[in-house]
Amino acid sequence: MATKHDNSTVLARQEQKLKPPPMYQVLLLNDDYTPMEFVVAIIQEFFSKDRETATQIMLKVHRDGRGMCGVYPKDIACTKVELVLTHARKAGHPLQCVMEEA
Ligand code: NFA
Repeated sequence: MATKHDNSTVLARQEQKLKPPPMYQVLLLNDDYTPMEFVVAIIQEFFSKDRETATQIMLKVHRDGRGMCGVYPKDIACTKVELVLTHARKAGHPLQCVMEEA
């Protein structure tokens, strides 16, 4: 037989248990060899940014050494990193892409 609980007690217990999933930033790192235009195209294609936004992110990476392309749940962030690295290596560029808990 089901145990009776006050509705507010059940809700309070659910709110304690149901934490949002941890989110991960996906970052690009600067290097001296990958062409700027290739980085812009990567950001547009894999992170769904328009050309202007992608150019701003690329220039931030170029200037500061790293820059954020998006924030995603762990499995999606991991897939983005893999896709970017595969695409860059196929094109012969050393571009690095990493993820960090947000
Ligand atoms: N620093 C690279 C260059 O001058 C461009 C670049 C930007 C590379 C962002 C990697 C990431 N060609």
